[in-house]
Amino acid sequence: NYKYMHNFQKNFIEFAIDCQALRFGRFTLKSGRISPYFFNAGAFNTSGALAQLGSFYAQALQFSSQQFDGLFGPAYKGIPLATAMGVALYRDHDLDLPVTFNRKEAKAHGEGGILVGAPLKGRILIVDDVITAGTAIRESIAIIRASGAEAAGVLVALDRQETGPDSQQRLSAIAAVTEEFGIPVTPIISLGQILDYLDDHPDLSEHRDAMAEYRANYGVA
Ligand code: OMP
Repeated sequence: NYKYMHNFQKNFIEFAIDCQALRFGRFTLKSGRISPYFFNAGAFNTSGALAQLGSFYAQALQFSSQQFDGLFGPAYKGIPLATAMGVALYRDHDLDLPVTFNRKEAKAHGEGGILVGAPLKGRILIVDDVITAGTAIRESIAIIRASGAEAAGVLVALDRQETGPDSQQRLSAIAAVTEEFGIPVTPIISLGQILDYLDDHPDLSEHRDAMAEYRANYGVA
């Protein structure tokens, strides 16, 4: 039934609903838009949920043919994501990659600076939660470039497949980032797949219309 969905993506939607990381209702976004759904990565808040979450991120990377030299988790929410993913890459895929994250406030004493962990070198994968308009991603790209490394890709849990607030062009944030920086963005799941999932789950059908309406208003072409 899932034309455009891998099994692990369907499993991820179910896992996110179980953890209440994916919720349906009425939510105000960073952009001010009122959304019938919200994805809160902070709800993966047990050791077991984080272990599973890391495995989903690691699996998603296996479907992108790209090679990376390190993981970068932007503060704050990207930090446990990149860490959990790094653990899963080692445990499940025999891959040992440098992991780096940033502080929001630069530290003047001790080791100093805004970066923690491995020095940023080579092709870096940004690991984050959600991409809506791509603002958070732009900040990460700037940090990586300022260190002399290459922002080579982005991996997120959810692509909301929305147009930017001012964009007349019906271009997704992901398409805009890909075009502007020339780097691929890989989501574990997208809005379209959540809609496909709702189609097949009558118990969730009450949310289907609001979701479809939201996509009609703000979704990419
Ligand atoms: P952009 O920076 O506009 O791409 O928005 C991404 C950020 O929006 C995330 O890092 C969250 O802070 C927040 N967000 C979610 O976490 N989940 C959602 O479902 C929607 C948003 C949002 O506000 O757009």
